[in-house]
Amino acid sequence: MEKKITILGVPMDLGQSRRGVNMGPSAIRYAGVVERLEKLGYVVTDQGDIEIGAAERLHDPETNMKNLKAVADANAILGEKVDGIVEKGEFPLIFGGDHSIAIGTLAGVSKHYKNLGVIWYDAHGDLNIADTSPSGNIHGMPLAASLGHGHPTLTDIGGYAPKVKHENIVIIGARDLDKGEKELIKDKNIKVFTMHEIDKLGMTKVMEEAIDYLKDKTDGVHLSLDLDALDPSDCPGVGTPVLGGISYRESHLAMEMLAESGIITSAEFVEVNPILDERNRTATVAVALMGSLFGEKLL
Ligand code: Z70
Ligand code: MN
Ligand code: MN
Ligand code: MN
Repeated sequence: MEKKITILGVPMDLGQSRRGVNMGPSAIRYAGVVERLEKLGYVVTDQGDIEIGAAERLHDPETNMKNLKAVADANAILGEKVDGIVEKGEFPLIFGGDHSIAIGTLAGVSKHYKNLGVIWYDAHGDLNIADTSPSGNIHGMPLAASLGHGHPTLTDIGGYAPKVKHENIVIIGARDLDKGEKELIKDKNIKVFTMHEIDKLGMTKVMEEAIDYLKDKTDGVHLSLDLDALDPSDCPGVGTPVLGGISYRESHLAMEMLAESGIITSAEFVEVNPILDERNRTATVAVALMGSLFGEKLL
């Protein structure tokens, strides 16, 4: 893994309806991320937060999307920033903010790879398009948009589409999927390890299979980690908690196996909402998982 890490905060809360997730980057910094990574020998630069435009917080019935322009504009800026980080040969580590920011992160990362892989660690598929979305929340659409599905304002961010191919993504932790998302998964044969597979096979096998699935056909892999993938008992500070999630221990194992594999070339940690949290537990878990992802070991 790159020895230089560049952090970028994206205080985005316009991709969903619960305020407070814009404070995620601060909460993650407060939990000691820079010190933690420096201890592992990395040179860490924190570029601070990008600016998020004001929005009317309105649901546009024409598009069935909320805050489309503000979300798209911020993602375009994010994409350019991330592009610059990868260009310099540094590892982009992005803090959300809601998951709509993955559109911008992937726009910046993917132009540097022929076959970018993506690990989507999430209770949700985030595979809605406006027509299938039950909520109009863009944080339920970023994976679809990055695959080239949905409104061109989202799919074409960064000036190209798609950012990833269907066969280069793996979803881990899914337990809440909408009808249109299930159809897309079946139609495109997308690799998904739901909670059923995690329980049945165990996290070791799931991660072995996920890494095997991606490692030969990709030239880089982005980890997009939504803290709601974890069980709400470990991560209560998220906007959409879903019971029956991945444990703290399983998540550490997953990150350790990714570290051992050496396949991860960029990462983002999203949906930390300190207002809904208990004493910053969720950001603290996020930082602990980053420790494991970047090679922390007990002995
Ligand atoms: C639902 C939707 C979602 C995150 C919730 C929920 C999507 N499928 N994504 N929390 N991170 O509204 O599209
Ligand atoms: Mn470039
Ligand atoms: Mn998500
Ligand atoms: Mn989610």
